This record gives sequence, C-alpha cells and structure tokens, in this order.
Amino acid sequence: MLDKKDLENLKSKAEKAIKNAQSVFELEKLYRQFLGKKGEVNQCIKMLSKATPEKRKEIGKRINEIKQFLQEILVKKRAFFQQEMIKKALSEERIDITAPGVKVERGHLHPLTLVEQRVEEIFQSMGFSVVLGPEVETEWYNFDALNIPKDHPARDMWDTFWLKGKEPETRKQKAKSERLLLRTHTSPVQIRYMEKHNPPLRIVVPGKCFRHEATDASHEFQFYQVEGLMVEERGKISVANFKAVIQEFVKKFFAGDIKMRLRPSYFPFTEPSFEVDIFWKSTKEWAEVIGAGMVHPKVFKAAGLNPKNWQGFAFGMGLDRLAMLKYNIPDIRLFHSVDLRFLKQF
Ligand code: FA5
Repeated sequence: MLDKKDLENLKSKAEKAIKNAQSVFELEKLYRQFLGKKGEVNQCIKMLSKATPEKRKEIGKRINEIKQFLQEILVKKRAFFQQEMIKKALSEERIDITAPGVKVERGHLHPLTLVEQRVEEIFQSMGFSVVLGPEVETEWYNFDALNIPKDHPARDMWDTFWLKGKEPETRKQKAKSERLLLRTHTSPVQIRYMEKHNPPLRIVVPGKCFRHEATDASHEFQFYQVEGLMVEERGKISVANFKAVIQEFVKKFFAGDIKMRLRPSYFPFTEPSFEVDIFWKSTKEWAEVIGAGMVHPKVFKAAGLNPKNWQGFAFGMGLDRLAMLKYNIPDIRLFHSVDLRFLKQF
C-alpha cells in the first residue's frame, strides 16, 4: 500500500535525476518516466483508488504537490539548457566586426599584356590603328613578299618552324608559296594590310612570333613583336618622321629620360635599314629593341602598290625586350616561367 515514505522517496529520486540531467534529451526521458501518462507519479495516483477516503485526501494532496514541484524544476532545467544552447551558438557564431577582413585576391594582367596595351595606347594617340595577322603564315608572306627569296643568305636571320603541309603544286602556288610556317616576325602583316588598304596608312600590329633558336636571357623561341607601318605619298615622309615617332613613343613609354640610338643595319625589306638600341641602366649596356627602315620598293610591289607613288617607314619592336627594360627584368624566360613570385609583382 502506498504510504508517505514511498512518495517522499519518489520525490527525492525524481528531483535528483532532473537536477543531474545532462541534456534536453535526458530531460524528456525523465519527464516521461515521472510525469508522463504512464509515469511513476500517475501510477501513484492510480493506486489512490484503493486507499481509505482520509488517506486518499492526504496522500492525494501530497502527490499533487510533488507533481507540481517536479514540473517546476523540470521547466527550470529545460530553460537552463535552452539558455546554454543560445550562449554556445552566440559565442561560436559571433561576428567580430573589429577583426581584420580576409582580403579577396584579385587577378591581374600579365606584364606582357600590360606592355602591349600601353604600346597600343601610345601609337593610337599618334593616329595608328591596331591590326592583327595570322600566327600560322605562308612562306610567301613571311619571306618572299618581303624580298627574302629562297636560298638567300638573309633567310638565316630567321630560323623557322616549318609546318607539315602540301608542297607547292600549281604554278600560282609556286609563284606565291603556300608552304606553312609559324611566322618568324610580324612583318608579313605589312603585305597583308597593304593588299587590302590604300595608303596613306598608319598601323601597329602586336603579335606572337616564333623562331627555331636556342633560348638565353634575351632570346625566346616564342616572343612578341609590335610591327609598325606608316605610308604616305612619296616625298611626304622620311627617316626624320620615323625618328620623331619613335622618340615620342620611347619618351611616353619609359616616362622619362632614356638614352636611345639609331644604328645602321640590314633588312631585305627596308632601305635604308637601322636598329634602335636603348640604354639599359642596370647593365650599362645597349639593348637591341627595334628593327626598322624605309619600306623597300619591292615590298610595295609585292603588295600591289606602285613604289613611285608611295613611301613609308616600318619597324618591328620586341615587346618582351621593352617589358624587360621597363620593369628591369633580367631574364626573358621569366615571362613564361609561371612563377607566382614573379607574376605577383605586377
Ligand atoms: C625583325 O624581325 C624585323 N621584322 C623587324 C623589322 C620590321 C625591320 C620592319 C624593318 C622593318 P629582328 O629579327 O631584329 O627584326 O627582330 C626585331 C626585334 O624583335 C628585336 O630587336 C628584338 O627586340 C625582338 N626579338 C627578335 N628575336 C627575338 C627573340 N628570339 N626573343 C625575344 N625577342 C626577339
């Protein structure tokens, strides 16, 4: 038979268990064990039916007190767990607005692209248009039309990557060889452009060139040139114009005093020809940067223009060499080294 002592034992057992509960889940289990429909408190209530009326009143009252008490401490404990969870979440998810942000890394342009853009910008400001040409060229455009015939010793100036393809068959093809190669310079675009456009004209042609040669600090087998071509009516343009344009370019490109010299040279497609050297302060040496000259009459003829009417100058500058001078880069091979320590400096 249920007596007071059993009730007090139940109360202290439940109280202890609730106070020691370690989680909400445990608490829910204890609720079911003591206060649920089939829980221990309800069991006691059921047993009351067998008690005498006085006892039922007395013990019933105590059971209700205990039930209420257990419900209260359970609610308190549940609230405690909820507070703990909120505190934990707040401390973990706290946004510290004073903490320094994580810098988003932005990509940037390759130094050769930066130099190409700057070169284009300067020539555009002098009225030149930017024109492109194919990297895979025919023998005719790369050599013959530029007055560099087969078996001419001048061809040795340009060690060539030849591409597999059809050997010339028809007479037309023989006259204008369609043997394919990787262009060794940007000069073939002079012919391509003059075939389609009547002078006067001013163009610059940036682009990739390829030469079958050993690499060193200033030579790559793949590098960039910017071709320049300016054609006017005969008698209206001379070497003096070339010098003025190049001096203006160099002044703007290097933004300051830079020593430059013109040296006589030889190219089959210009007459007279010269080389432009720029003084490299860090090595105290002259660097060969631009090949140039007055367009050869045979080049005009090959492009379908009458050299009696037209005159002009052309030049081809090494873009990589310009970049080396501008940024003081000691070795041309760094451009394609994919070395982030190098690239991140620009
Ligand atoms: C030429 O290629 C001529 N087509 C330039 C020219 C154009 C002359 C129009 C007259 C009229 P050259 O081989 O010197 O010339 O090359 C011109 C420039 O390209 C050089 O001064 C140099 O700056 C660059 N260059 C040549 N070969 C390499 C190489 N292997 N690696 C890096 N730069 C090179």
